[in-house]
Amino acid sequence: MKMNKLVLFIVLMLLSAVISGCNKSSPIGSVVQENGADGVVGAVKEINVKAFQFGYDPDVIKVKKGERVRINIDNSDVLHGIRVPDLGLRGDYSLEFTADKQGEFAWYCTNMCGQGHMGMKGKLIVE
Ligand SMILES: [Cu+2]
Repeated sequence: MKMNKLVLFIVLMLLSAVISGCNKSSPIGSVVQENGADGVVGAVKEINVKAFQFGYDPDVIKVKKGERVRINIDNSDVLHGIRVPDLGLRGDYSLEFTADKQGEFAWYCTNMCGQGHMGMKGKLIVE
C-alpha cells in the first residue's frame, strides 16, 4: 500500500513536469509581451525559421489575422532571408509586421545563395 502511494506520487510529479514543460514554449513559436518597433504595445508572436540551402524549416507558417508577428530567420549556412512580395515585406535576419491581410502568401529567399536559390520558398497563412 505504501509502495503504491509512492509510485502514484512519482507518476504525478513526472506528469506535471511534462505538462508545465509543454506550456513553456511550442517548437515553432512563443508569445512575448513587448513594445513593437513601430511603437505598438502588445503581444508579439515570435516564430523561428531555419533557412538553409535550399529550403526553410518550417516552410509553412500560420498566424491569425490581427496578430503582431516577428519571424526570426536563422541563416544556418549562408545568408538567405525572407521576402513576401504580396505584403511588401523583406528581411535578412528578421521580419516584423502585423498580419492585417487574410490569405496565403508565398515567400522567397532574399539573397542569391546558390543553385537552388530560385526554388527556395515558403508560405505564410493568415487566417
Ligand atoms: Cu537564396
